[in-house]
Amino acid sequence: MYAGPPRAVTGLPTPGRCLVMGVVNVTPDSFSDGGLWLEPGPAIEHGLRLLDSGADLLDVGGESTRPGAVRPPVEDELRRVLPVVRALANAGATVSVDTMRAGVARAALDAGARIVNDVSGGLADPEMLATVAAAGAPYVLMHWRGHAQRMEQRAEYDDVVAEVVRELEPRVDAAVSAGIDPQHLVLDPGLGFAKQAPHNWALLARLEALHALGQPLLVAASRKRFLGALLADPVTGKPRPTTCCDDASAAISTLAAAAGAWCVRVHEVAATADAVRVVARWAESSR
Ligand code: PMM
Repeated sequence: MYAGPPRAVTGLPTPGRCLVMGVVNVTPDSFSDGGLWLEPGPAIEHGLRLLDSGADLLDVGGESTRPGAVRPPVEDELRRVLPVVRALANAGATVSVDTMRAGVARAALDAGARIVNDVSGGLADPEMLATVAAAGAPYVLMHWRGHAQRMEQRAEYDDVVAEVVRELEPRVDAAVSAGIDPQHLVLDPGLGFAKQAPHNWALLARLEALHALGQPLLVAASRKRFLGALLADPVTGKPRPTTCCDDASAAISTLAAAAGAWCVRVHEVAATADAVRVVARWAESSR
């Protein structure tokens, strides 16, 4: 199944294997870790711990996108992310800012972030694509159908893989027309964003259909609810808490890396950092 080493993204590390992005959520309400690292000090320490565990990139976010989440004021988002981005970049990390706001992206890039990760794929803020283009920064463009408050009602598909591909195509065109270098553009199927569990599994099983769009892929399954549902207690049927799904997240990292993903985004880095190395070494021996 190995799809060959992932395509490089200009300006980012190229270790010849799938990259590992560690999640630093500086939010009170993220799904699995909201409130744990809301102050800069603990958030920075957490980021450094993820680096130590083998993260290639750190994704710093100040807005929760869990279903039903209410958007924070822009000032709160800036106050949460900027000191953390600055400190982690100064410590030598390659930092991504997870934001849907052009102003936050711009300020985070000025503070040392090198990548913009926009779960709205440029749809939430009309200034985003031009801002990223002007900065010459790599951009993660995710499949998105609307803000957290309404996304559950939008999880309707006849053929989720075909529809996600069809809806990503015009976003790629918009990004390139706005001036984003295709060598800087990463796509993401948006697992859990207006998607139910069967939609997530269908997308994971058909990553080659997304690769056909010609851009590197980021896969972010870590601690999402569909893993808790898969690993539900066999007796009570109670979903497993998503913080206890890190082994399953690492299993998905392995499979995604073997399917040629450019990067996997995870909350606990160590097992995934080992997994992507195993995949690369295995592939080397199969060639
Ligand atoms: N999911 C979350 C946050 N940011 N970014 C990308 N590119 N893709 C995702 O699927 C994604 C994301 C959900 O929140 P979390 O930080 O609790 O995982």
